[in-house]
Amino acid sequence: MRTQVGIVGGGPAGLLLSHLLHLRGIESVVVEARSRQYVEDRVRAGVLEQGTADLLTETGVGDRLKREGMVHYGVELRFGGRGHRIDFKESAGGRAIVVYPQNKVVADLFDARLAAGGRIFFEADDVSVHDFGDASAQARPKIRFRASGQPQEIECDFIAGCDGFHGICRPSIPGGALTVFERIYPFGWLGILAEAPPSSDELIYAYHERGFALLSMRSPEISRLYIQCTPDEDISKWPDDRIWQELHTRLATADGKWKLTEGPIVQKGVTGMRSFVVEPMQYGRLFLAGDAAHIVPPTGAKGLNLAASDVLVLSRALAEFYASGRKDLIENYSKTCLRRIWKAQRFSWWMTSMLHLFDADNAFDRRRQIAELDYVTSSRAASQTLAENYVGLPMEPVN
Ligand code: FAS
Ligand code: PHB
Repeated sequence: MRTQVGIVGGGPAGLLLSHLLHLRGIESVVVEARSRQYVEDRVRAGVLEQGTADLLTETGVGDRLKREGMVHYGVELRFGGRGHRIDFKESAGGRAIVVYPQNKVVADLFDARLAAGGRIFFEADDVSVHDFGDASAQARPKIRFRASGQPQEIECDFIAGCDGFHGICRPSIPGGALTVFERIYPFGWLGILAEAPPSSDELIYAYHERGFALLSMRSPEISRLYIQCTPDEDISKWPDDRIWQELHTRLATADGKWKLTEGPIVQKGVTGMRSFVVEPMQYGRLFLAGDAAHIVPPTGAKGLNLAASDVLVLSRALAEFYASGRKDLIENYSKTCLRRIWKAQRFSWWMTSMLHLFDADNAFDRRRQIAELDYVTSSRAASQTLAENYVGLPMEPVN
């Protein structure tokens, strides 16, 4: 089979890329290792930057987002038993975030792609990529896989590696061609989904001597909550009442007036934390996008949003190539994306470093963190810094 762009991975990056290419009249085929239901059921991101929400709306996949997305113009930092609101209207020029789960983002994109006749292979096995190293016009990159037990081959002009951190595309690039930049954190997040109305209208990031906690949400009926834990925490040692107890402790206010509403926990899991970037994000006619190229600690709520900005850059570059033969945007894809990626890496590292317990015995670090939180919540300049990064920095100018 032949197509213009072969896309490995049917998560947010792969599906959004296929959608954006379709809008520009460019054919693609998505090869996804899992079933549609599995991809939609995976509990992942919850926060869209203003730019991501605008992109989905402007490209025709934002109807449910407009109906169900919860627009937030602020976020709370809670420390020393007191809450401090960062006001986006005041500090981020009125830009906001939209709380809308990744599950629904991918479901909306699946619906749009399939309604438009998009080709998606689900439950593909033994996926491999070939002949992508030659950037010349004679190149004939290929994706090989098995679907329903039958061998398949897609010959294409370009391959987009949107197969996440554990995918096959990045490792298929010859050794020595990529440089890895990585930091692994000495903690993870234990996250729960609970059938409990959120106990706050906005997200709460809490710094506590027992460790970080985050109150987020999925809807007016479903809460999403996290506590810092060890990176290899055994979830079986965390019965529901122990989780709730830890959340009550870490989120409590000194005046005792704020209450956390409990409810049945319907999902729980532990996620490790790392910062990771590969440079460059391309090799010949293979382009990496999203988690295949970079990972951020979720403290800054950037993972899904970076995937969206990568594929927006890539779709524009490919559209220019097909429209006019222009090659510079394709050649500069990685350079253009990395400027915004590294700024998001910095912000995610900064939020993580400010809010998590690294070494409980290091009294200096604890005082320094409290001073940083005090500064961010009492300085207009400092709170503007947090706000403008949190709602999302502008897209990079296309080189
Ligand atoms: P994804 O990993 O989402 O998608 C890759 C797709 O490729 C998957 O569907 C996978 O099945 C498929 N695939 C893998 N190997 C393949 C192969 N060999 N062949 C074909 N297909 C293959 N971000 C936030 O902003 N906030 C959060 O709270 C948050 N929580 C997270 C929790 C967890 C456990 C994880 C792992 C990530 C979390 N993230 C969060 C980040 C996450 O949302 C990613 O940034 C986002 O899913 C990136 O999208 P993709 O790049 O499409 O990668
Ligand atoms: C979430 O709702 O899952 C979420 C929100 C903000 C974060 C991380 C995760 O920083």
